[in-house]
Amino acid sequence: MALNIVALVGGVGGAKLAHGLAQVLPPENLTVVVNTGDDFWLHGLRICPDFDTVMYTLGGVVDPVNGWGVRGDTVAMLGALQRYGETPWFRLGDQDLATHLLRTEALRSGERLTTIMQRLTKALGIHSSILPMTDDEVSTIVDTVEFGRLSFQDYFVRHRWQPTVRTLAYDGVERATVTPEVVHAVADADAIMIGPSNPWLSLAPMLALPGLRDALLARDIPRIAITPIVDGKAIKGPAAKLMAELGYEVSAQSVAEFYREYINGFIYDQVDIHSRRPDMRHLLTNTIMQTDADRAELAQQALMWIESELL
Ligand code: FO1
Repeated sequence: MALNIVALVGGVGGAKLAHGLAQVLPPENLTVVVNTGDDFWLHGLRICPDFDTVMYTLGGVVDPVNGWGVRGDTVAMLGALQRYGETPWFRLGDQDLATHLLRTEALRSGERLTTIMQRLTKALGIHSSILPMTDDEVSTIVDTVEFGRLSFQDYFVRHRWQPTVRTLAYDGVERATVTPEVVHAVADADAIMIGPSNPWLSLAPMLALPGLRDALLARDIPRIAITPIVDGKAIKGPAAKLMAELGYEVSAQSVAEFYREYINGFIYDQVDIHSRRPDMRHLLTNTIMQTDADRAELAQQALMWIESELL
């Protein structure tokens, strides 16, 4: 009997782990809960980058170079915006636009984000469950030295995560409600896996959501995290730069410490054999997911470790 796994993820790195799990688990045994702190409104459309990244990855249509957006997508709409004198800074592909149009239309008609995205994921042939952490709007705000408070995508895409971060806030999270689907999945889980996503930008908004935090802490089951830091460097994106700016030592150990309250096991990359926390159960394995086979292998290693040592 396969374990019921709930994976908590952000964008590209988390999507790769979710894809690995989807390759080795029956679909009914996998629920992926996705950060929505990156979501925002643009041109009147609701954009959910992390959710869409996971959905496109599991649906086999993600752009393999960027890790987000649709493979082979064109940007004719952006060209048309430029004709009107606009300077588009967020690359919305023409096929990707279909997702934003349908999502926004359904949100405006009063439907919940969860059920809208269940419909779209099913249409892409995905049988595992992908759930936004909440149906409410939560916005990650990045307070920077150079520009003050920036909305997340302003910081990440427009400013290419170059400004120096002072603090982070997750606007609306204290008032937001975790969905019944997420609560049910966590209650039904045999183990929780935190993906190799950015702890402060992708996971912290999820752990700040009171209903999700409580649901996780209520379960006495294996709860593990996979490092996004290997050999003192981020696998992708601003994790290492951000850690240094927030005053943390840039190491996998620091990440394990950050998650301490939520986890009872941590997966380090094999290169970090000499920098492990001695006081936490851990696994050393390859965490760099370059191919589909790497993703499946990491997922399999994590599941085998949970079954043999943590359950
Ligand atoms: N990331 C970029 O760096 N530049 C973009 O223009 C961009 C567009 C984009 C469009 C749709 C989508 O779903 C994601 C997109 N991303 C883009 C990625 C995304 O904004 C970030 O990777 C995440 O929010 C961080 O997890």
